[in-house]
Amino acid sequence: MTVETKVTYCRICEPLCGLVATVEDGTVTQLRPDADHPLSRGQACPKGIAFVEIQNDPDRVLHPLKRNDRGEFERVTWDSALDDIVARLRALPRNSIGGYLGNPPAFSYSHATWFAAFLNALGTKHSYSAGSQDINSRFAASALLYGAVTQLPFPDLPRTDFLMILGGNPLVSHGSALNAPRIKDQLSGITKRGGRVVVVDPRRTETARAFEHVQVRPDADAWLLLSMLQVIFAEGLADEAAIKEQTVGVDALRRAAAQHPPEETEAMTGVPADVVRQLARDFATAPSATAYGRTGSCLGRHATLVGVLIDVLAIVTGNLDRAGGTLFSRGVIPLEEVAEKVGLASYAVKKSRLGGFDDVLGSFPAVLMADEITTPGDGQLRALFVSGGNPILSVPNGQKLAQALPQLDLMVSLDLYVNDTNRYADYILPATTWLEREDFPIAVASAAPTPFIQTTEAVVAPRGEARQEWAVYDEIATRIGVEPLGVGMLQKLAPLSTRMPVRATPKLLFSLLLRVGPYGDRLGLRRGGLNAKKLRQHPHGIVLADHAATGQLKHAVRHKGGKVRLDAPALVEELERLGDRHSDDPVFPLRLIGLRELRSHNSWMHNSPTLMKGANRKHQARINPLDAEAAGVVDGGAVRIRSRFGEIETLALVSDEVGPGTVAVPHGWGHEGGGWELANKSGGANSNRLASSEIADVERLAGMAHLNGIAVALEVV
Ligand SMILES: Nc1nc2c(c(=O)[nH]1)N[C@H]1C(S)=C(S)[C@@H](COP(=O)(O)OP(=O)(O)OC[C@H]3O[C@@H](n4cnc5c(=O)[nH]c(N)nc54)[C@H](O)[C@@H]3O)O[C@H]1N2
Ligand SMILES: Nc1nc2c(c(=O)[nH]1)N[C@H]1C(S)=C(S)[C@@H](COP(=O)(O)OP(=O)(O)OC[C@H]3O[C@@H](n4cnc5c(=O)[nH]c(N)nc54)[C@H](O)[C@@H]3O)O[C@H]1N2
Ligand code: SF4
Ligand SMILES: [Mo]
Repeated sequence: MTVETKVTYCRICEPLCGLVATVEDGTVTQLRPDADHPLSRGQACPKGIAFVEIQNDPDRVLHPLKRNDRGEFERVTWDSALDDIVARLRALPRNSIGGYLGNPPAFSYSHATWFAAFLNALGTKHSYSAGSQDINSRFAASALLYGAVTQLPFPDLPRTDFLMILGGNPLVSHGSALNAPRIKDQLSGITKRGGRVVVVDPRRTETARAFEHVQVRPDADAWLLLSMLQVIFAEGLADEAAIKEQTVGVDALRRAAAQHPPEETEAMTGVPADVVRQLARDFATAPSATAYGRTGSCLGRHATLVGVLIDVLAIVTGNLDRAGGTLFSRGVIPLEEVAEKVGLASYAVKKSRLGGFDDVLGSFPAVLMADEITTPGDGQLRALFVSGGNPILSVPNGQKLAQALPQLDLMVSLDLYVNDTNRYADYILPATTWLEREDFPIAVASAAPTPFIQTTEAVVAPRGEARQEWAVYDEIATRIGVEPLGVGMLQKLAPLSTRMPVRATPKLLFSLLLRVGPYGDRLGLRRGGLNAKKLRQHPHGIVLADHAATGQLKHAVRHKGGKVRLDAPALVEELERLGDRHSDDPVFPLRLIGLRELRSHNSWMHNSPTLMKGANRKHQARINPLDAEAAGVVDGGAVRIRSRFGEIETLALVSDEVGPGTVAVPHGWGHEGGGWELANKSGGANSNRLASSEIADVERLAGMAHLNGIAVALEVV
């Protein structure tokens, strides 16, 4: 037997913790934290360690599968699957072919790039992703403020004196839109330095418990932030010099904020006016301060506006682009420039066929997919690729999507499993795991308080007949006559004098981009700069600087004139729309929010025996004791949760960690009919059955699904 150890990094979530794999005769038998990783320094979470069970899962799809007339999956060869897929695609207009990209592909440089390039080359509008349930509002906010849709401003954790978190639970999620290994230590570091961490959240989360908690009502952040701004402007706490130097259009904000003093918003937010006043003063007068929002700030009715206001707090207090404040992201690979050059850095350039939504990075709200399939007309969605995603569980109203999917002419999924969504597919093509492919961090690595780069080779060969997604898209594209990322594209990205290859590969493309990027060796012109060889010599990665760069505004802001824009028309309209918030519905008096768990990852790690161990490993709804009593629901008992759109049954966990009126339920549960045996037995319910897929309920500026703050009622079962 040969036993080897191989250094790699985890690609489940955003810290990208360093891992060491033990490989016995070509099989990964153990994953452990990499003590020599300069930033994660021997730390990893239970999911990363347990990934070995996913890697070797007997339920994994290892061969192409085709659904037969009886609705069962049969093994077929790659050749027959691809021949049939290509033939069926050729028979369809290109604008009727589409794709949904899930969350895991964001951690694969090759998958994400080739998928986007494939759809782009087809010229179809049908690009959907997990982004409309996650982060597109952040991108839209950046487009409006900075004219730079891929910009991901992030908190300078190692230097800040005051961090305000809105709708993030980094002690469980490990940080998102932020690449910060050992985030718990980073947050404790702030308080140890004498600074403060304030968590604004409807639930007393793990992070809120460890630091200061401000309990807000679900979906009320816009009013809370406007009230903080009102105090800052009214009390002369704004940094007028910074505002003048960095921005245009502040008056629109002043006017809007003036209408929302804390006393007026108290009833809406549930946060006492004096608490808001003090918070605003403390934020504005701290030596440095930064506000950071994550999914809890992105899934409400005014997601994009909230994203804007979070940055605005830092901007008007003089904390943008300076140490300890909010910093501009900057990739080792200049992703924003790349996206601009290949025409993917768009916001509000195209409109969706249904609903008239603006595109965000070329994609449209995933909640539209069901209607796009069933609504006839030019550009009707007829063929769908679902790539590393499970939208029936992750998108509002999965039952509607489940009814629409069988009406497609062709559905193809690239995945590790038969999941709740691709069980409706014509073909499931086996994809490699991250242990089976080389990689290069692109998506989140740019939002890094400590700039860092690590690349990895594949740890083991693909199991079974699994193939890398990019190669599958490349082959399909070539055979139907479109070029996803051709040599022409390469030339655009990095004009070269040397020999040009015949075909672009991810490795070639990204090693080139690395070399021409801000840390690159400029194809040999800059000594000591990065290139692929240097990265191979540093398998645990390289810290590129002690701190993220400040003074980036001129480079980061793409608006003409180079200043942050605070009065984009779309924003001003949205501020005006705030007034007509619909009144509460007495039939559904409570508000549903989401919840992430340490040992779940969205919908797809419920098949790991280690992660599912323990008597408490059940799907539960957290309910305040007052609401439980009113509904006659008891702790541990069954509860039915109803909304205007659907109902679910699950178990009640009665706890005052949620305030009265708030119910918290994790998404990604309620598996049925997929190929993952343990997940199917784990029970629970799909909380997104309670969410609306009506166009009127989709957030206007970024097409965000409304997943936090859904009006619900409780019943005892
Ligand atoms: N109510 C509510 N809903 C939410 C959220 C919420 O907070 N509340 N969060 C939203 C967010 S932030 C997200 S990101 C989405 C996630 O939404 P999705 O991405 O649609 O769902 P996942 O559960 O992540 O499913 C990922 C799929 O990818 C597969 N997979 C894993 N690794 C690989 C790989 O390397 N290659 C391929 N081809 N497949 C792979 C898994 O087997 C699984 O089937 O859910 C969203 N939905
Ligand atoms: N263990 C684990 N880690 C994960 C994931 C996972 O599923 N499990 N998923 C990964 C993914 S895809 C993502 S995108 C990230 C997400 O990373 P985070 O956003 O940090 O994760 P969440 O736990 O969803 O945190 C959202 C918080 O927002 C709060 N919230 C809900 N509604 C509101 C509101 O209206 N206002 C405010 N202020 N707060 C609100 C919720 O109570 C919750 O605490 O996590 C990643 N990491
Ligand atoms: S926190 Fe866990 S899942 Fe996320 S990268 Fe680190 S080890 Fe992987
Ligand atoms: Mo996400």
